[in-house]
Amino acid sequence: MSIEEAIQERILILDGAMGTMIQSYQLEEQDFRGEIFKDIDFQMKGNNDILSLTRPDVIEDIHRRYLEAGADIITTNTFSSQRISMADYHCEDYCDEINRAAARTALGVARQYSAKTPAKPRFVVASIGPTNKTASISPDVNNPALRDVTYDQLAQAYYDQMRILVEEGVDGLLIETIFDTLNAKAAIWAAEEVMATLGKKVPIMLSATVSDKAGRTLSGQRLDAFIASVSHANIFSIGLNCSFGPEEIKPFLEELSHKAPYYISVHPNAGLPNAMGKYDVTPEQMKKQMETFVNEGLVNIIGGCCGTTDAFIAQYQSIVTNADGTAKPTHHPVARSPYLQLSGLELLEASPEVKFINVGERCNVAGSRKFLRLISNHQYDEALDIARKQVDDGALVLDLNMDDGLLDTQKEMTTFVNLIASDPDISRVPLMIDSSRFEVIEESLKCIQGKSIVNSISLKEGESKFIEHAKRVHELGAAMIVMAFDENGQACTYEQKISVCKRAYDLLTQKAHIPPTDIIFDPNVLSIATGMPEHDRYALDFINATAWIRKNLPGSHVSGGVSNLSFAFRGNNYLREAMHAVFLYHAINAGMDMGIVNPATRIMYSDIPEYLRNLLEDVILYRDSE
Ligand code: THG
Repeated sequence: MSIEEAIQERILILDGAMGTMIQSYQLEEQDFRGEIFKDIDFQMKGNNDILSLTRPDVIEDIHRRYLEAGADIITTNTFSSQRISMADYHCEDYCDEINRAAARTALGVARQYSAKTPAKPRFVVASIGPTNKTASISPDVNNPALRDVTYDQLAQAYYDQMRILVEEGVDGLLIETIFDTLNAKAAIWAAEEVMATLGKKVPIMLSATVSDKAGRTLSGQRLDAFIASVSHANIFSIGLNCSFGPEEIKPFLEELSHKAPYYISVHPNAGLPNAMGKYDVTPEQMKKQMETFVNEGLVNIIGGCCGTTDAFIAQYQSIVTNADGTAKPTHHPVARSPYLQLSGLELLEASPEVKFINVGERCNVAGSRKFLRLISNHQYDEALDIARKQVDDGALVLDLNMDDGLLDTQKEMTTFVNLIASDPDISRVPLMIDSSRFEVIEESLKCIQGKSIVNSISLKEGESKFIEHAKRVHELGAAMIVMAFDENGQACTYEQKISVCKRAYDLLTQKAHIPPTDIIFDPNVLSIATGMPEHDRYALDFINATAWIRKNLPGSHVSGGVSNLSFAFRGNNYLREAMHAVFLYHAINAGMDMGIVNPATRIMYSDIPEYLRNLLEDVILYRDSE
């Protein structure tokens, strides 16, 4: 039987803390060193994971006690067993051995218990901790763009760890104590990569930890934003661990349970540590609180974190079954959101109530001379002011573009993205990564914990490149703008626009397996009223193509760079803004639901004097060739 099968039948009991149990054995420095490390000149005590090599008997005993207490799932002693954390003890090069030994010990005892209680098979999931470094927060207040660890370093370290664990045969990967979503995204990528390499599938289980009573992670994300950030992956369960005690964790557990389309787990601390560093919640108190989670149908997996022992887990059996011994009903995962979800620190869902998502256009070196000057001079504080002002002006997403021949585009993009991450007023909103260079897009996404939009991919370089790019964007957890552009160039007419978008949609949904809601078409807003008659129909063709796309390519969205429309009127800002308002009025009615705009504009369709409005409609809707 697999975890996937067992969880449909009953609430599964996870083990309690490893650390608290280890403490109770009062091990000394020599225990941690064993024979292997007997001659080292630094302290090994505190490196709990090394005990899998030096005192495997203790680790085995702890597993046995949890299994004896009724745990269905035990976790390997591998919370910190990757090179990044192991560097603290100069044990980077022992990671393979540690993970192998830990997996074998846990699997060995679990198999004994599965044989003893065949009606209650026991599972081993790998404990994958967050590492001791965070990819979203600077270690230096004076240099907010600095990072202690990169996505690539995390992904590699996690890959190496998980490869051993999956090879050894663990039943699942529990990415736990998530405090930074970017670290977690690297771990998720590694998990999927390991499974693809080994041709072996195990469930991915996530467990986040909230850092404040407002329910945010350490890196500042709200839980619903966190759910959006990991929505690209094939997740089995999601939950909470550590944080506070069981009582304080309840509102956040409810939120996850109501919003995350997965099985739900919870393994809280035995309360918050007191002044002595001890945990005050007793097994009986913990039982009572966990019982309410079970009885309210919030959970599928219950366990314990810091401060819990086998005495806590022993309390759980009676709360997952009724008096007659039958299993209590379990939580049924909620349906996936049918809408596009994006996130910064907060969630942005393109639900029908959000009629139009305006994307701020001003952080673009090609679209603003001022922004180009600031970035060229490395005046980042002023550049951030532009970003912040757009959010204040109501931008729901920020477009970022550093494509300029004289800039180190990749470096400027990652620097600016990292700076934004350090400013919670800006990083509240999702980002749109605008670059014509795909490697710049990839490197930028590796710096962002939220769910972003890539701007853009297209069929310009043919089908195979297009599919490859789409898959990579999806794997990095972003939605994507697809320009109406193919091997023959930009789609200008209505027929070209709809045929390129249709072809792209079919390839994306059938070959690249992209969810339709993550696809945002841009049928090209081109300049009109330029004096060239072949430009006359551009706006009307965009609007008509929009209507066709929304009707015929279900789930997808339509966006466009609105300010392109009025390049012929540069210098006449009132007229340009009035044109944009009239264009948007008609395009939004046709189904355009996103647009790159100047969010500071205040001109509304209804405010434009009728005479001018009529003239603009003549131009935009091509009602009159004059
Ligand atoms: N589709 C997609 N992405 C895009 C575009 C698009 N990204 C870039 C662009 N087009 C949208 N962004 C802008 C930003 C600014 C202007 C136009 C489009 C603009 N800027 C003033 C100008 O050039 O006159 C600059 C004035 C100044 O220097 O301050 O109009 O279509 N997917």
